[in-house]
Amino acid sequence: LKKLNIGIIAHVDAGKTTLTENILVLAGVIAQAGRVDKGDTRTDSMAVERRRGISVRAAATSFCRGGIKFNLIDTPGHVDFVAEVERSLTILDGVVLVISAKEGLQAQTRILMDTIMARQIPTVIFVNKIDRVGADIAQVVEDTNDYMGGRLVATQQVAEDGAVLDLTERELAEVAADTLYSHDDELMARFVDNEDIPPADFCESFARNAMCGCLYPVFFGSALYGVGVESLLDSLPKYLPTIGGDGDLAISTGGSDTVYADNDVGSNLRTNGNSNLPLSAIVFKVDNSAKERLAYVRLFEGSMRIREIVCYQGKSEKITRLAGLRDGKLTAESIIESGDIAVLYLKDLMVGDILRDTARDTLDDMPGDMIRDGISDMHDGKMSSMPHKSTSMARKVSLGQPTLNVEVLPTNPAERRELYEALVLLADEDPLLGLSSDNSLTVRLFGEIQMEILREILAERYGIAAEFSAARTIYMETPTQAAQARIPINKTFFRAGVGFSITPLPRGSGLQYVRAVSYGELEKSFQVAVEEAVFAACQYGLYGWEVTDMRVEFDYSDYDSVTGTPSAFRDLVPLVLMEALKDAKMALLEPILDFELRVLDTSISKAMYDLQMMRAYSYNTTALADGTLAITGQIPADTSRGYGTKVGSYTEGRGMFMTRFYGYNETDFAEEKVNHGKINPAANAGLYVMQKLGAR
Ligand SMILES: Nc1nc2c(ncn2[C@@H]2O[C@H](COP(=O)(O)OP(=O)(O)OP(=O)(O)O)[C@@H](O)[C@H]2O)c(=O)[nH]1
Ligand SMILES: [Mg+2]
Repeated sequence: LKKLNIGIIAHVDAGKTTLTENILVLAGVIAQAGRVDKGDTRTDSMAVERRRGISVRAAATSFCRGGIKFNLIDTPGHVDFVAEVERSLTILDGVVLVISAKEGLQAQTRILMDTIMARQIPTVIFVNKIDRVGADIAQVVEDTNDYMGGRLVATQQVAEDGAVLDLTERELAEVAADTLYSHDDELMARFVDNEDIPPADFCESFARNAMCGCLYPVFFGSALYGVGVESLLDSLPKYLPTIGGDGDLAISTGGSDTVYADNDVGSNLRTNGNSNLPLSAIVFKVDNSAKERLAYVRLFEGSMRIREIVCYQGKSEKITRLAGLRDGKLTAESIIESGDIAVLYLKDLMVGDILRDTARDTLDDMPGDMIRDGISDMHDGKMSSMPHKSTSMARKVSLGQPTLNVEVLPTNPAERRELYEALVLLADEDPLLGLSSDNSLTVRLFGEIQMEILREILAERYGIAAEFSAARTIYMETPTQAAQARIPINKTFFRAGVGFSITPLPRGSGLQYVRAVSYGELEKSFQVAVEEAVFAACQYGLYGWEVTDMRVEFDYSDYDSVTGTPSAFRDLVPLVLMEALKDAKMALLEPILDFELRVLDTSISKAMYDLQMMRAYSYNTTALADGTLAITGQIPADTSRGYGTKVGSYTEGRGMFMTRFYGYNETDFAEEKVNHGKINPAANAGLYVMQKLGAR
């Protein structure tokens, strides 16, 4: 069976879940479409989703149609849950981008379109809600086409009465011709040669270009009323890359020793879906909502069988239970083939883990590299929780990162333990929560809605009432000059000696670790301990924030072969590192957003004043065709929080303020920006040593 792994993505409320529901009806998985508003859809299965009519988690379902097995992921549209979309996009072969004909291009649509284009993700566009009064279909298509560089081709026509009509091959060839000429050199050459090109050749070229994420076919419909859904569904295999089966379109990527494609041209045809190759798979979702913990795994190459061994995180385990997605259900399976999605019950599997069938090459680099990649990726904002070293062909996707830090408190102080345990399970599903439990329980969030939902999940899934402290901006810290620190073995109570040189790196570089001590000088298990301790220590620096944009060179070690232990090194590392940071003149970094502010020209002076007060920078203004002014630039997340609501009120709903994560930039030091509860304990050397030695 061929496989097609697709996702449905869109701005919030565009109709993704409704579309999914109607697709499942057509595929015969369910008899009747549920309604988001009634809370009885398949993919909005959590209580909070049903009650609020908003998707929170990416939900996977599946069905077979026309000899193809579809795995379909319905993603949430709200910006606060963008991490779910990010994790899904990592492993999908193609997506359906839903755009509401009524609302047109919305903030999140633009972010998704940027990602689709940057990563060349094969995409089909579904213009939904054409039944809505006031929907300007032509305008939506034009806006989208402009935004996506003129790469759209409508494959249908919407009649006066709202009926959706597929274009014939000849009509499609005509409509697509100009677009195709600019993307298909061969077709262009034939055109120049005055050749009479048959319509089928245009259609074939169109499909080929869609399949590699170069052109975007457009469909129309009304998911709610089931209009246009069948046409869309039947066309998906034509325009999105299927995996495996005969007449394989997918191309082998050759040796497969890197998990993430570098997103070069052609990387979309990422796997030949060969089940006979060694296993290469990645965990993209963990679900703790049911009694048992489920780990969803996308297989890129190789197959997975029950009772076989899989290797991950440098260890080997036997698959004792295996499940797959079949006709909308989770079913027990004895084998999952390449290109498909498996569900495993191994309890240590984490989001981002890479699975192999032998321990080849992984042992050598784990776990240090795994940790390093995971962390440095968080820093450079390129990826969240997915390590990108090693095997197979997932795709790096970055849609933002949380900028808010909140403390979670149990309403009943006696429930702190239960709250902690519940949060551990939730952070297991969503590693970006970055749960920290040192003194207080804190999590990282994208926004207020996520906070509300978290509160509701804690209540309904775990029966715990929780409160949140006021959200605080997540700062980071970084050295402004190079520094060095060394503590030899005879100058410390720890049975170890280490030294580091640190160097500032450009913004967005993240944390880099260089090992300048050979394995001859210090053996591997000790080196791993040092490296892990460096990354752990850099989670909280002198101001209590993560240390980033820095290179740490491990350049000195001293070791007592009789009494030395890895844990002695682990204990000493933070002490030496903090000493180096103190000499490196640490600066604070704050999260910066790209923004677009739209106002009428009557409000422009108010807008400009506000932007100045919020410390916006490098912004410029353009007049739009509809008479509004668009101001774009960068702005601190801290000062602009909640500004969207204010714009709404001073423009009487006609203005808007859209933002997306940009990166971290230096900010002035201020005492209230310090994260007092999380300052690295090793920053106070005397106390730290006493505590460590006392604990022995
Ligand atoms: N009139 C009309 N309403 C629709 C259509 N499709 C969806 N809706 C309605 O739009 C609302 C949002 O639909 P959903 O399917 O939940 O949208 P979604 O994209 O899944 O939303 P999130 O997952 O929360 O981002 C619901 O009230 C639907 O009934 C449509 O084609 N026409
Ligand atoms: Mg939804």
